[in-house]
Amino acid sequence: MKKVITYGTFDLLHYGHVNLLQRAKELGDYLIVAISTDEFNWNKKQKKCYFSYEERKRLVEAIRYVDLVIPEENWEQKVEDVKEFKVDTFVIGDDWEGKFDFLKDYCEVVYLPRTPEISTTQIKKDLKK
Ligand code: C2G
Repeated sequence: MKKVITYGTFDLLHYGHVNLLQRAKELGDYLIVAISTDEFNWNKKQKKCYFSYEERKRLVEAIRYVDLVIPEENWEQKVEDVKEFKVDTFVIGDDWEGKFDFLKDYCEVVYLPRTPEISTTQIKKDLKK
C-alpha cells in the first residue's frame, strides 16, 4: 500500500483544497491529512480560523479521497509522521515549493500546482464587500 501525506489548515474548505486532496490521493492508495490545530494556526501560522480544528477535521474526513486525519501541532513533526505512518510520498501545494525538501531523505516529495483564483483569504475578502 502506497501511503501519501499532506498538511494544511483547510479553513473554509473550498474546491482548491479538494483539487489538492484528489491529486494527492492519485499519487498512492492511502491519504493521510494532517490538519493544523487551532493552537498551531494561531501561535505559529498567525492564522485565525473561521472553523475550529474539530469542525475542519469533520469536513476533511467527509472527502472521499481522505483516509485518515491527524493533528498538525508543530512545524517539526513531519519527519516523525513520515516514519510512524511509513509514508511513501509527502505532497503539498507549490506555494511551498522547496520548503520541505529535507523530507527527501525519508520519502518522495511532490509539490503540486495550486488551484488559481481561489483561497480562504480571498473568500473572506469577497464576503466583506
Ligand atoms: N491549496 C491549493 N490551491 C488553493 C488553495 C490551497 O492547492 N487555491 C493547497 C495548499 O497549497 C495546501 C493545501 O491546499 O497544500 C491546504 O492549504 P492551506 O489550508 O492554506 O494550508 P497551509 O496554510 O498552506 O498549511 O505544514 C504545512 C502547512 O500546514 C500548510
